[in-house]
Amino acid sequence: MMTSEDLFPTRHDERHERFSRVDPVIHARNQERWNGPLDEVSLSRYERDGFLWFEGFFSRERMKPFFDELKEMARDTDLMNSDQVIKDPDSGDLRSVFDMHRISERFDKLTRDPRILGMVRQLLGGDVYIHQSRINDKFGFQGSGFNWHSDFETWHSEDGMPRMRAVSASIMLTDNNEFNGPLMLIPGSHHYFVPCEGSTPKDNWKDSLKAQRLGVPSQENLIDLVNQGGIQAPKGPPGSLLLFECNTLHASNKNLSPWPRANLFFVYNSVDNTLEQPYCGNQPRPDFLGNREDTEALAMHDHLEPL
Ligand code: 6CS
Ligand code: FE
Repeated sequence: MMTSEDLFPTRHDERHERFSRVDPVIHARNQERWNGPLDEVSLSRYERDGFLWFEGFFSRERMKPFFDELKEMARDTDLMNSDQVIKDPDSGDLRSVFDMHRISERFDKLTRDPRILGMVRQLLGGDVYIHQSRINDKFGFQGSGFNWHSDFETWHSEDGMPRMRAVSASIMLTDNNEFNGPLMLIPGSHHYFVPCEGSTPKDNWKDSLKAQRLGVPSQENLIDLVNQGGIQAPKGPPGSLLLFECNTLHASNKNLSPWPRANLFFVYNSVDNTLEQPYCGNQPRPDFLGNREDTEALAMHDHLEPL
């Protein structure tokens, strides 16, 4: 498999300065830009900030079966002992379950809900497939956080994703409030690629999914970008939806509240941006982290369940 020229050098020992984005934020061209559910105000906001927040997108009731299914999975010992389940480094409890769309029909159908897929196709300018799906589950009083990072920096370096033409849809399965470790984003950070220092060890994912040590921008870069754009932590009830661009810097704190924080993530990648050889030079990560097998264009499913 070929690897295109590496436009985003990262994970080297020598230091590289951040530089301005070279890919469009919205990939639909000309009139195609307005061919979808997002109006120009939303498109302009996404372009400016690198994310869109839809509080209460789905109803609380609509999310309950998804949260119940997650609790059901936590009782499946075979699944809990598989590589696609990451345990919390401190408590040993469930932290992430990857490939949700392949183990649950309910989750798979959600990836093709036209009210989400229509927006994603508009942002990415055409056909898309699922690069990665996961549930991040932060139990009360523990749930470790995730350090600052750009998902694209990891997916380019460790999965061989060539360009910035992917978007994450995150659906809240529980309340996300100021106390239970909500996702924090740096508006506007997606306009820069921030190279990160340090070479990537073999099988890095076995540690990075527990605690992100590599692929963390320098404090100097973080100070600059936060001074420019601030930090926002969208909060809302179960069913709220966050769309964030693959290169928007984000992080989340430990959950010291008694309340759980569980969010579902689907990462949509353009069919014109399929994975090549990892740019860090390692072997490709497992398919449940960076899908290479099933890159068929997703079709919108036609019978709509109530929001
Ligand atoms: O390595 C990855 O693919 C994952 N790591 C983080 C911290 N966010 C994106 C993704 O789930
Ligand atoms: Fe991330």
